[in-house]
Amino acid sequence: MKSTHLVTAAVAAVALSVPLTLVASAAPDVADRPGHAKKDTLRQAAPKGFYIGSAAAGGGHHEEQPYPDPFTSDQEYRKRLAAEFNSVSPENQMKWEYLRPERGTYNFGMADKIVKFARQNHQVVRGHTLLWHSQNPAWLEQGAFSKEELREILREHIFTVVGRYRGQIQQWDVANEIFNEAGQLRTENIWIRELGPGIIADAFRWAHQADPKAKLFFNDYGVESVNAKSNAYIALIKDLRAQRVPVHGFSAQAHLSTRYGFPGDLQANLQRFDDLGLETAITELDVRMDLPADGKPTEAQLAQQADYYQRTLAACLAVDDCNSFTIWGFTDKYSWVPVFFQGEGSATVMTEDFSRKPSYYALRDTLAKAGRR
Ligand code: 9MR
Repeated sequence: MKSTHLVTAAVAAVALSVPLTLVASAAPDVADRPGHAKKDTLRQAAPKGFYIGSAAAGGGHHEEQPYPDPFTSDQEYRKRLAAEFNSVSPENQMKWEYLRPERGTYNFGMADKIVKFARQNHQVVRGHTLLWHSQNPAWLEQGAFSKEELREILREHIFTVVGRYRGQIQQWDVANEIFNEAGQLRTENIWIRELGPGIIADAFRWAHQADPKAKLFFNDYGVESVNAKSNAYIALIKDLRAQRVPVHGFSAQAHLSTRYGFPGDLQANLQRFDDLGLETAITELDVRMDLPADGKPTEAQLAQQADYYQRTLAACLAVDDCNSFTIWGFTDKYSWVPVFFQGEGSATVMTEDFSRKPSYYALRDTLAKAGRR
């Protein structure tokens, strides 16, 4: 169908002496035309019961960029976020730094807006995150609190935040990035350092009491493969489940780079968490690359990136209870990558002007080919 269409466009271009590239790029996508409309977007292509998500851009690095808040201000962005995805994750807007500017203040404005947007667009929400070492406010990190006070601060935060969105959050990243690469609990995590590892079980118990329906996850990067870090999660989760702590899921963020080989044991690694009776998820996929001097990725680079996206999705689809797959932003316009990695970029599935890249089509085709779940 597509080639017929392009031939028609080519004939028209010659007839009108219009440059072919212009006509071809202005042509609607093959699936935009009648008969294909159903599978045009990622969420339409996704098998029933499978959640395809994106981060909702705002807060964090965006605040230092020369554009207004993407989620509330960019209409084209909002339209795409609603059309393409049936799951959203607040990129920064539910983090401590954002929600708790002062000890006695909760700033729920933006998180409320995201949850409302999701409801209006029939999307689920992944809550991110409750217990982390990073993006905590100074009043917390530098405060002189007793152990009892700190524990109460966390307990109160979890009950307030999880309770506020009770019934509206599908999965919560309760604990984020608690292990280092060697598989040791991070001492830079204020909660674990000050209160000991037992606080992890408490956080899960409190979150479960505050919203018994939300699925509670451990989330981390660098855990795509079987390695010291993912092994540490296996051991910890076994231990917690033996104590009947309500842990329901394990997720790999999947911030990948074409500098490194694809983590070929991703499926096997997710499967061993599935075998423990857990749900699994991919929560923050992006695939960054070293950009050529002109800033434009080559076709070969885009093809390699599409392959990484495709294989990550295929790995998740092959694991029974991997039902949630989120990309960390869908347009290069708002990606965190160029801000954090000098010379790298083009990490998402759409260009800055929302053109779909090969990686977008790799996801859509893989979703469309997946059977019912
Ligand atoms: O995308 C987020 C960016 O806007 C923030 O500035 C950054 C601060 O650390 O956090 C980014 O999101 C991170 C996520 O919350 C946890 N996993 C790693 C993500 C990329 O750094």
